[in-house]
Amino acid sequence: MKMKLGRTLLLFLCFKVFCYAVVATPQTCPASNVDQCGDSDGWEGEFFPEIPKIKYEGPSSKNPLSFKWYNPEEEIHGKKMKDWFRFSVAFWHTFRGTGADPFGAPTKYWPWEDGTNSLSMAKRRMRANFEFISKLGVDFWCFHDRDIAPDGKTLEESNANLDEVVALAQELQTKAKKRVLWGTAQLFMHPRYMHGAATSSELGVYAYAAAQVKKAMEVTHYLGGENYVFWGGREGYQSLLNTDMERELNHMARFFEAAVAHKKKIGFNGTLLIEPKPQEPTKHQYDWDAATSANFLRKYGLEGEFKLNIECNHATLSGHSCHHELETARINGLLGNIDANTGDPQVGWDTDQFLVDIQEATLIMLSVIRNGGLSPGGFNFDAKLRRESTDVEDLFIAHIVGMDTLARGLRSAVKLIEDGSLSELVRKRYQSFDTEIGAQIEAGKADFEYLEKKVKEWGEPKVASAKQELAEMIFQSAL
Ligand code: XUL
Ligand code: CO
Repeated sequence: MKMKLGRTLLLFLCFKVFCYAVVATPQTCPASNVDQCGDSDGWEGEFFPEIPKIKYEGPSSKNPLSFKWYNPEEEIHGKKMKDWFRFSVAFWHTFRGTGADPFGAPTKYWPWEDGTNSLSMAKRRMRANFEFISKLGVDFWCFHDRDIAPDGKTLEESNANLDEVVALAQELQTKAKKRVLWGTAQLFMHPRYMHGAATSSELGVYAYAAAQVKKAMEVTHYLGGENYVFWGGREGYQSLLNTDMERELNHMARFFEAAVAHKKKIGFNGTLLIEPKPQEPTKHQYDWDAATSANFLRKYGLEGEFKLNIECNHATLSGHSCHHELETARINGLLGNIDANTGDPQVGWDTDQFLVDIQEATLIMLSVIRNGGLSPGGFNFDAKLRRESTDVEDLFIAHIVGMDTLARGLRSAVKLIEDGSLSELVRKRYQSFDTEIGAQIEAGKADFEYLEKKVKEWGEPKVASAKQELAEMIFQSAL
């Protein structure tokens, strides 16, 4: 088992590093050299001419390009379905994923791609993005700065590229009535970030990361983004022998404080979200899981300024279920957003698959309902097609099945909550505390001497069954 884990770790480390190198395609055609490369933003007609607007057709429909369970306008448990979810498409997977893996070349040749990472290609992709989300019927999208615009030779050039694409995105999203769920800065792909960004041992890199986040936050604000995400893929270490962990964590806290100050300075009211992940690409990532991140926020007095973006595949990598991570975030008042995806039980890395497990979706939705929804957060599909899925329609089918699975989860969770047997089982389990002495304990008013006296009075306590199998039976009956 140990050996297998070690091998898997090695495999997924090289896998993810490669993966991101692919997501941010190397510049085969410099942004400043569009004419010579001969490409242009021009694109005749629709990007997805074969795909109609996706509609709800109900569970008996056999049409793969329809929703069977997700009915956006349907009211359920006090809210429209679309408002429970606030679904979002992740630009990086859908428009920058090529299907390459550490052992193989790209497999996806979308018709609108011209093989370049030019500025005009970036604009064309942005047009494809808005046609895609409009046909899919999703209201939001998410991006990294470097997914949507090519990196330049200098910060100024990168910022100018970003401004040009963002201006177009703003025009297109206004027309399409779409919104940004969250934006973020890509602080893990460029070689300058090899030791980390906010936790790099190099001061110049810390400063560069600050400048990049400043700009990414400003464009997110300009686009009306409702949240801003920090995922610290390289904020961690490969070896403690050469790492001053205390100093790095202090630097990360200073970085977050500066981000909060800049947010306030520019009048950005979106929620700042930390996205935990235990490792990959680093061996140890500082935002290991929800509890570690909550502790970090408390230690540095940042708990009022941040919430968490829980990604299900990251949860399982940290040895927890997604439900555990969601509940940990929720009971700490930190549940802000979900990166909706799943891993594979037989594979040990971040496979970023679309969720298709109804039980899992039901558990997720139980947490979301208990949280009263996620707004201003939502469900971002941080998920990608399998390498072998190469048809344009697969992009739609993958999102449809992800949306339908979560919609089934919502329906089952509502059934469970409205039926009430499960919450009654839980209530009964703790009913010994619904007493005068229980209230004293819960209010911190029962000291050890007092309790010792009670034990002498009562003798051996009666201990009831946990009823786990009954709980599982009730849960199953709602699916
Ligand atoms: C990486 C991951 C990222 C973040 C944004 O595992 O999930 O895509 O969501 O940087
Ligand atoms: Co994510």
